[in-house]
Amino acid sequence: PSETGSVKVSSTTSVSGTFDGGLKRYYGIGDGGQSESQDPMFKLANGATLQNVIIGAPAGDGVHCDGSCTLRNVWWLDVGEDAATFRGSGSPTFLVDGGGARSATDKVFQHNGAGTLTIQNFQVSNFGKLYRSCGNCSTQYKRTVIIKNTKLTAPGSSVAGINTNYGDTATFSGIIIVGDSSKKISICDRFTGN
Ligand code: DGU
Ligand code: CA
Ligand code: CA
Ligand code: CA
Repeated sequence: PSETGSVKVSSTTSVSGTFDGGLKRYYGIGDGGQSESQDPMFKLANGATLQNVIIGAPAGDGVHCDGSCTLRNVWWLDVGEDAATFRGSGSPTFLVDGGGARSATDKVFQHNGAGTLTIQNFQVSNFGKLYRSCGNCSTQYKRTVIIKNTKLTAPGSSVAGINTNYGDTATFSGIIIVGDSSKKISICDRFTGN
């Protein structure tokens, strides 16, 4: 996307309701590395929407959703520890619609809470896993992920990693993989959590 301006931040932006970034580039938290203790760029309350935001570097721990949320047309130019974390108990619903992510050393979307995450109309390149259901969270859930109309460009290790022992499911449709014949992207890695 072409950015309309840039905003350097020094602390997390809390969002309730809708935050529309107008395609400005937001950056400035953490060091861009894999430390798990970095703050997020944006912290979304239950029911919040983040839209038309470009997240530059450093991006810390990306976006945290504390309950149901929508991330619409959000672009990560250089994912930090991860791009977004989905939290909350009960049956939250999370939607990532449009946008894309580049340069994730490991995971892009980290599902630590309960509920269903839908990722659609998305693109990702140079990443580890597009989605991971938390392998070692202290509270575990059956998690659901639906990935559709998404293009993945190598290098990348897998589209999704789920914990079959907790009953997770992953559903794929309209997936395009632009491969690298020396290292194939696996569609679904099945783990035993904790
Ligand atoms: O309990 O330590 O990597 O949210 C959670 C685990 C670990 C998470 C995850 C994350 O899976 O820290 O970034
Ligand atoms: Ca992590
Ligand atoms: Ca990165
Ligand atoms: Ca993280």
